[in-house]
Amino acid sequence: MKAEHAPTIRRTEFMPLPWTVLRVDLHFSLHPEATVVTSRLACVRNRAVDAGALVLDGDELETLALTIDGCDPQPGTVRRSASRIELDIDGDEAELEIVTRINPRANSTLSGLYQSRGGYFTQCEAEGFRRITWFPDRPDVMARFTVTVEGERASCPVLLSNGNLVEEGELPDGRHYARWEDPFPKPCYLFALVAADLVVLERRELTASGREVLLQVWVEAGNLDRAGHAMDALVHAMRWDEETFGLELDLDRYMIVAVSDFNMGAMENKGLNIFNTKYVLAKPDTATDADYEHIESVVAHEYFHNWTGNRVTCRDWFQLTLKEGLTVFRDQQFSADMLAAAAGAEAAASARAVKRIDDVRVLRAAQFPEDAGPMAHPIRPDSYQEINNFYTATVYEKGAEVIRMLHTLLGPEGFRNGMDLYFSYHDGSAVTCDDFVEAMSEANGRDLDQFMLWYSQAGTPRVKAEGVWDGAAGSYLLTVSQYTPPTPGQAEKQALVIPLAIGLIGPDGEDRPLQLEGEAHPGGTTRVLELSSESRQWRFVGLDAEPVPSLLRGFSAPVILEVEEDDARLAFRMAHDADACNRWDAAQRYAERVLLALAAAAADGRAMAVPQGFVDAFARLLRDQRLDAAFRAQALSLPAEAYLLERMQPADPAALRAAQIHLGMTLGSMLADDLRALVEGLVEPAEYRYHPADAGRRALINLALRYLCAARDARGVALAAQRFAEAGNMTDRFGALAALVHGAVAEAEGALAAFYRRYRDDALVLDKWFALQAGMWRRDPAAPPTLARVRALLADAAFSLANPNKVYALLGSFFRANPAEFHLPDGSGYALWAEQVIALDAANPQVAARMARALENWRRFTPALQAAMRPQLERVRDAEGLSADVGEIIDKALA
Ligand code: 0A1
Ligand code: ZN
Repeated sequence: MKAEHAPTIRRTEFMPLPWTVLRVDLHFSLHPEATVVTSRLACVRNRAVDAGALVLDGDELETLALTIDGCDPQPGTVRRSASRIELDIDGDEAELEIVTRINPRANSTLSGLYQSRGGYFTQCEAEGFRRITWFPDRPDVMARFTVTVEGERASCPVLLSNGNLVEEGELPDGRHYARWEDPFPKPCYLFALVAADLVVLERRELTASGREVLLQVWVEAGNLDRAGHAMDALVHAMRWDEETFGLELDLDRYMIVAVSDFNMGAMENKGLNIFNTKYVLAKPDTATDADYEHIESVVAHEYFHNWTGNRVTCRDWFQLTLKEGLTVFRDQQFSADMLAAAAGAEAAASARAVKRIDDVRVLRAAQFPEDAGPMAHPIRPDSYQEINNFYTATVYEKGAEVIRMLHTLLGPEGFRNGMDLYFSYHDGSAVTCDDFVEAMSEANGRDLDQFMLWYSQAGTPRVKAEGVWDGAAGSYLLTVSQYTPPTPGQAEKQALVIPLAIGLIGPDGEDRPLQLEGEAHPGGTTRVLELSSESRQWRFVGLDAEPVPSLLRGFSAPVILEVEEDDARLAFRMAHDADACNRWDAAQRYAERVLLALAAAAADGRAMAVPQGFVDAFARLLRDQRLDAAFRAQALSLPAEAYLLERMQPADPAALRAAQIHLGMTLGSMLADDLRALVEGLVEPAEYRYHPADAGRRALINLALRYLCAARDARGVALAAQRFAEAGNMTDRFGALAALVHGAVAEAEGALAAFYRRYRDDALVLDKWFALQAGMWRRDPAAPPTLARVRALLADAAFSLANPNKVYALLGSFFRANPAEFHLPDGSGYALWAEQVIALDAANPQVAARMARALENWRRFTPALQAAMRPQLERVRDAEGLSADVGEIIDKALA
């Protein structure tokens, strides 16, 4: 039985520390099982605080020595626990020397200093530095670091840390050392060390002001041919930040290191970013277009953190969205600009919309469910038990939406002015979200007090809109209201500031100029209305006919729009909405309506029938050659299963799956001629290059193959099999394989085996192979459940519970991306979940907690499924030695 609950940390309880650290000198003597860390800390009293002890955090440290100004602490001046040391010190300055011993080989948490494939790597965000040495491990303690790394030359020829290399040399016994100096004060969560056998791809670039900088991408030998794309992305990110925000790289050297075992995507350690290999390595034969795109955006994300996160950091972890929401917004804008530039002037708007649609999909599939469940929290949470559980879609993705709304409300120039002011005030310090919004407010002379509610209120607001046409007056009265449902701990909600971008479409499909009552002239065809009260009306005048409103254009706010639209109107907007994002959304809404109706029929045992109107609207998009391929691929992809389940009351995965299978088969067979023509007609360049136009064509072909295989169209299946066999790149090969597997056609097993043979030694490609099988749909009820395959794959030689990528690929995909097969009525999926969460938790609580979250929304499911879930949730809750990470998730789920 779990003995106690981890304490809850509250945002309002923030207190500045009585002591801080100015300089840190670290010495690492690396040994796999006994690394000795010697730390010298130059500490000073914080003059803003009256009195108090010097407080140090530690976690699983063996303390060999601790002296203050060269002496042992006086008796009675030290209070120690396993995780905290408090020192009463006279005077205002002190030099601490602390020696600890740690065991990187036994560190399976991948937090602190750990080993991966024979090398040493660190991960310190959020609270990993305390697993290396005693330190006030909070982001508001910013110190200058010098680091000496000493290790074995044969196994670790490369020794890296933050900043500039100042010295290196040989030591006896086959050892060597390197000394690094970081000129910028930083919180310890940005500390990094790498000691490993790596090779480097290098480039020298000039910054805007003409300084030469050395850029490096470090990878394992044999992977140099996969590092080029990450390097290109880095250079593009550098240029973009110079041009867009006037922000230059401040270091002489910027390093990216790829590591195979990593809990997250990547980490922005100052000057020494550490990346999951998944977000660095790419070549056409092993990486898909989506991989190329993700690598570009993650490289940029970490690079952008150098200013938004590192130069200006967070005062405390409740402010996490200060750096994450802002940096995600920046990487989204960067990717949109990159896509637009590559697409060329004519296709730029569509390329941007395609990127925006991707972002909206992620928000709806990952953040909306979070906001509607037991883990719902504002982008700036009020409390947590384990901060690692708050690297969430809310903090990141909704946080980015909040920044985007500021950008929309203030305009690009106003936003830029706010950024400039923010840096002028806060460069080199650790601040709060209020500081950021205040800079935006001051730079623009705009009161943003009410806007701050976005930082404190959880839950997805509902925006309701109704229009009334007055034919005689030629006016259209739009009434818009807002309502945010209660979330745990927040029963009452206040009205938010919601920017609502809208257009009015005439019966001919053309946008009408927008003129509000009282205005002398119309002003554009898309305008941003600001809804800041519970309800408000706008009257548009000068209209020649009743318009169709297009609301929330570009997804201008992270809300759920509730508007009555019949099928005909959705089909009309699917065909005509000038806002590509809304055109896509019209297709999503129509598909959602059709799928939920089919699912209801399936649940009641009624016959399923797809409305002809939907097939026609779908076909029109499919055939519209004027639309670029990437957009068509978006518009013809059905809404994510996770999003649909969220919209279903109660969530019934089996019924929804029946609906999806039926709709896929119907579309695939009714439109088989078009789909085949599309696969055969879209010509591809012989040589693969990562380019949005090519990627769009590949995406559309792969989608067409999906529908054809879903319909078991014999010629379509043959096309997929042929493309699989002849593919010249991973996007085509994996797209065809996925279509065969998804359709569960006879060819699937042979193709899976061939794929495995070809890539058996390639860990990243095998992750795709695991994920694809974990996501398999059962089209024949007599076939063995996917669960049986997942169990078999857990025993595959290539699988390892110790590698997060493998866990996410196999278990993550099964628990999250395959609801119908996971939520089996007999509860066997839940038993696997409990067993695996408990097993993972013993080694890596962060990864276990992420897997645990797959069941947090269990109360949304049918009573029968809930009854099967509860005992498994309780089994995990009661497991011996459960971590605080998993404990927090389960307790909140069961509360
Ligand atoms: N700051 C990183 C994400 C990150 C967070 C925690 C980690 O370890 C627990 C690792 C990385 C980012 O936003 O990219
Ligand atoms: Zn980040």
